[in-house]
Amino acid sequence: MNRRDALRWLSLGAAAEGANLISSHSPTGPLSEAFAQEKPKTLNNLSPVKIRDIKTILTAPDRIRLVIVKVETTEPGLHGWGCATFTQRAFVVQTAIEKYLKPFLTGRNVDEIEDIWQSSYMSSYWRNGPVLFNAMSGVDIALWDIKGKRAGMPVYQLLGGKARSGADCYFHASGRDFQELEERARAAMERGFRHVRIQAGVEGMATYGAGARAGAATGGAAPASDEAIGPTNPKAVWESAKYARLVPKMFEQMRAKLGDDVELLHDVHERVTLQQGIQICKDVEKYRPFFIEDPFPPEENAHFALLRQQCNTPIAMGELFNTQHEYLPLIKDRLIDFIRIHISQIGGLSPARKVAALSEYFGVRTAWHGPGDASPVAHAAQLALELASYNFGVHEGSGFPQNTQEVFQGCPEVKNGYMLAQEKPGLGMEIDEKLAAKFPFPEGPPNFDYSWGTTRRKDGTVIRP
Ligand code: GCO
Ligand code: MG
Repeated sequence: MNRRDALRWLSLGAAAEGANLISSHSPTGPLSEAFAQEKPKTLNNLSPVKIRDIKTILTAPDRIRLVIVKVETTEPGLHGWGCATFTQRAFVVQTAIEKYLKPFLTGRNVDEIEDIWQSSYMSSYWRNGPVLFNAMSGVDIALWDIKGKRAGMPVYQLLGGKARSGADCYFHASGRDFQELEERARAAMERGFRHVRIQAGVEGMATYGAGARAGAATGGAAPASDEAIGPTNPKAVWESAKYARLVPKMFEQMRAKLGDDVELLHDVHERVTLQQGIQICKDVEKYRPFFIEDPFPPEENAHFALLRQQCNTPIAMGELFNTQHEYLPLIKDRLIDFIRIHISQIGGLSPARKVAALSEYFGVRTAWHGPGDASPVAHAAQLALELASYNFGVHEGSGFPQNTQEVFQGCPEVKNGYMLAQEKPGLGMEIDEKLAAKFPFPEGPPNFDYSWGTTRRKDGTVIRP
C-alpha cells in the first residue's frame, strides 16, 4: 500500500468514526457521545441495550434466605441474574436495590459494568458496607450474565477461559463426636471429595458447624421463649478453652483414621482468644491441614503477623471482609494463604476478579466463601472466576439441595468432587420465578437466623460468631 492509499484509507476511517459517533443515542448529550463505546463487531447497527428494570427475588427453597436480583433489559428476552444474599439482613438489601439502585441505574447501557459499579459505589456518598455492596453485587453479577449472553459465551470465557476443567470442592463434614465425624468424612471421600472440612461438637457447648454433643446447651438455636437474651440470662453457651484443646485431638484422630490422601480443613470461626488461635494453628501443624480458617476476627487482623512468625499452618481468612482496607494488608504482606471473601459482600464479580488477580502476585489462592447462604448464582459466578484464575485454591460447596436445584435451573453440577460450569452463555442459569415465590422466607420472629449475637460465655459475655 503506497503513501497516497494509506492517507485515503485513514481519512475514510476517521469520517466513518465521526458518523458513528453522531448516530449513537447515549442518554446524556454531546459529551457522552464523544465517549460512546465502540460497539463490538457482532452488534453493529444494534442500538445499545439498556437496563429496563431491576427486580429483587427473595426465596428460601431450603429454608436459607436468598436474595436474587433480575436485571431486565430493553432487548426482549434478555435478562441477567445476580446474587445479593446477605441472609441476616435480606430486607435491607432489598430496599437498597429497589429504592436506590433501580432508579439510579434504569436506562443505563448494560455494557458499562465497571462504570455502573463505580458510580453505584459513589452514589451513596458514604460507602463500603455489607448492605450496599450486596445490593451492588446483585446488579453486577447480573450484568456479567447479560454480557456473556450477548457475547454468546459462558462468563468464564470473558474472564480469560479455562485454566482447569473443574473446581475442586470441599465437603462440610461435622459430627457431635469423633465417631460421627469420621463416618461423615469417610462418606464424603467415597463420593469423590479430596478436601473435607472437619468440625466436631464440644460437650455442653453451642459449637459452630457441628451441632451440640448430647446434653449440651442449645447449639445456637432460637431461645425457647421470647425472653430476650442478655448478659444475665445466657442460653446458648460457648467457652473456647475446651474447644482449643479438642481441635488438635480431632486432627490427630481424623489423620490417623482417614489417612494422608485427604486434605483436612477446619473453621475456627473466630471463636477463640488470640492466644488460643495461635496455639490451635501450632498444635495442628504436624497433621498438615489444607487450611485453618478464621483463627482471629477481622477486628484483630494485626495478629496474623504474630501467627506467621510462629508456624507454617496454611491460613484462610476473609468471609467477613467488606473492603480492601481489610484484605489488602493481609494479601500484600503474605500473612494468609487463602482469601475467603463472600463475593457479594464486596460488591460482586467485578471487585472479586480484581482481588483474584492481586492475590496471585502475593502467593495467595482463592477459596471464596460458599456455604448455603451464597446462592447458586454466586456459586456460578465464583466458579467462572475459579476456572479462569491461575491461583485457584478450593471451592466451598458440595452441590445443591433438590428444591434449590428446581428453583435455580442450571445449578453448576458437582461430579467426583469437582464443580463443573454450565457450557451455556452467561452463567447458564435460569430462575423459575413462580416456583421461587412458593418458597417465601420462613415465618416466625424475628425472621432471620438467630444464632449470631445470642451465643454467650457462661458469665453472659456475648461472643464473636
Ligand atoms: C463458612 C462460614 C459460614 C458462616 C455463614 C454465616 O465457612 O462457610 O463460616 O458457615 O457462618 O455463612 O451466615
Ligand atoms: Mg467460615
